[in-house]
Amino acid sequence: MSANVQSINTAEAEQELTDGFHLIIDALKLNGLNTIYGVPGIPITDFGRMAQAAGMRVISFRHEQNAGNAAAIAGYLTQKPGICLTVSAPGFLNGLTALAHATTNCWPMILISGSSEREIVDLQQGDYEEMDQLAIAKPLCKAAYRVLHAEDIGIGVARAIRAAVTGRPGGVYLDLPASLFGQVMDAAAGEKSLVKVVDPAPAQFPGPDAVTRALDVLKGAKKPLIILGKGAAYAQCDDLVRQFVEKTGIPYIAMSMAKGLLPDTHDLYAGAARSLVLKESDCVMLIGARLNWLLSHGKGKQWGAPGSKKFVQIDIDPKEMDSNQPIDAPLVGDIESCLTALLERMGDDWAKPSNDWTGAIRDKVEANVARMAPKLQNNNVPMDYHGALGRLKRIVADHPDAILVNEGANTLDFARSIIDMSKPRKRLDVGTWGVMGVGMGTAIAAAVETGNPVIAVEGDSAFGFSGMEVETICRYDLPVCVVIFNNSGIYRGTDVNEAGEDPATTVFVKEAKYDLMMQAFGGEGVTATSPDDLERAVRDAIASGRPTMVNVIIDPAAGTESGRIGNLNPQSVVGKK
Ligand code: OXT
Ligand code: ADP
Ligand code: MG
Repeated sequence: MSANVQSINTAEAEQELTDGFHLIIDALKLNGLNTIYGVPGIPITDFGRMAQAAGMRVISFRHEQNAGNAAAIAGYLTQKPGICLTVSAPGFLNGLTALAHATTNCWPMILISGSSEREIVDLQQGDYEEMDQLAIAKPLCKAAYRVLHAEDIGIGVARAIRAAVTGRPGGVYLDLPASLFGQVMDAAAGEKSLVKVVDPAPAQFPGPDAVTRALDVLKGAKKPLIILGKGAAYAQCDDLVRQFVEKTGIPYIAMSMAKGLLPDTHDLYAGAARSLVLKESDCVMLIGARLNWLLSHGKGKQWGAPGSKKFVQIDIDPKEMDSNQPIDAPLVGDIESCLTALLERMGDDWAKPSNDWTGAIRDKVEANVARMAPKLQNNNVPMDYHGALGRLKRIVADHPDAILVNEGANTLDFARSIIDMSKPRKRLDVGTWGVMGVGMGTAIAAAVETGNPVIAVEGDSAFGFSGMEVETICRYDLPVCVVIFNNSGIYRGTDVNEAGEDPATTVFVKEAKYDLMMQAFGGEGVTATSPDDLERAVRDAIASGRPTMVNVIIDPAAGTESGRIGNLNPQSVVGKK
């Protein structure tokens, strides 16, 4: 061996090296991203192992869509992008639905997928799990990036973080080809290449004119209404929201995931007079809520006479303004900055709405609450939604920090109006798309991110979309109690197919024993046939903190088609067969 070669070898031995695997882990950790939700496999199996060895929490799921839904809701809860890690092509596609869901809901998330070799993919030569993932992801998320060189990992991760959380939050795709993970570089240079993102979601202040205009419109209103949306819950300026509502004295309703921003028992909460306030108000102020389908686009019978209202809207995205209705006073900025500016400029002589308006609302609320109360006490067997949810309402009231996950149709709609929430970000549900299958991913992330008890109230159909994750819940021993509203079907369990032997499309196996699924993996499983059984089982589950499934047998005839949104079903002009 020549002297020359030896000296090179010695120098190499002395040079500390790093690689793509470690740089990605270091880049995430440097930015406080310490939890990954994913499914292992080629080319990211070792990455997951190394991340775990480096002290990250890596929650391994049974299907990427559920891992993605977990990452999406982690983003909503923490204001940091939730990370979902998948393999190439099929794993990537499984995660993509959740990335689109996060983007639609304005939640920050990064889907990181391993991908196949660029040279082969681009020539379409049939690589293992070949797919041009970057091109496919682009239209379904806020931004999409690919990193080809180890020295660009720091910048790639930084761009992904900033794109996810800045302005209107959303999903970002980060494409990492297999060859990147093993690329080697000098460790010191690698460390220098990493980027700690400074001020990832900068405050956005509204202009002074916009603030004056908004206050003028509110002052001119006789029957004002505030609508709080999940953007206001995401913003985590809960005290300001409360101060603003109370100082203005304006009645408010909360969109489903904004419930609990102020307690649902608050004097100004008009949730139980929803139809009245939407119709009768003369000015609506939207705070982190969009005038989309969930608010019938701000028009129609529900909204009273056309042109009878003025709109004030706070949103971080200027393009949201005038998207459905002309906005008289747009306040473009983050909710914290906007509310701070409004409160500062309101002065101490603010005139609250008249008692005619607030009193009429209170009367309606009290009448509706009183009308519902006896139904919630019922002890019917088989159970109906009210009897079962009446018990869960009491349990949630006794456990204000518990997180309620909710999906289904009737199970969703009844639970939303029956169960009062008293703290912010404690109600997590199907979001803007009304998507089934978010349940178990959401429940897992809620438990992992907060450590609080989780009660997942699930329609039996809704649960089926992500049901295999009960194994994940047991494996990580999470304090999740899954309460299945088992009416043996989608909407109802009573449909009959008159035309053949196959079951009707909306019915399931009758009274399936879902509780055995949790038992199969070492958790608790209980069947509840009465409200008393249900209450006992859920209280036991919360006290024990053990993974539990309560299989609640609901009267198959108790629900209605599509719950509260049956009107959205198209009708055949020749009638149903
Ligand atoms: O004022 P009025 O008189 O109008 O009364 C209102 C309130 O004032 C009053 N209220 C109260 N009264 C007394 N006390 C209190 N505390 C109180 N609070 C309120 O109650 C009424 C109603 O109030 P609410 O709820 O606030 O108002 P409203 O009018 O309902 O609000 C309108 C909306 C639009 C905001 C609201 O309805 C809403 O948020 N809706 C969301 C609906 C939604 O997203 N649904 C999910 C999708 S449905 C369907 O698509 C399903 N699929 C298809 C499918 C999906 N989605 N995804 C995928 C991936 N594949 C397929 C499927 C498969 S649902 C489904 C499964 C269903 O079966 P399950 O077995 O899971 O569930 P079950 O139905 O239980 O069997
Ligand atoms: P909901 O379904 O509860 O009505 P949406 O998801 O439709 O709520 O609307 C949330 C809105 O909040 C989005 O338009 C989003 O741009 C906005 N938003 C999110 N975060 C902030 C924030 N920090 N400041 C201002 N607006 C925000
Ligand atoms: Mg059902």
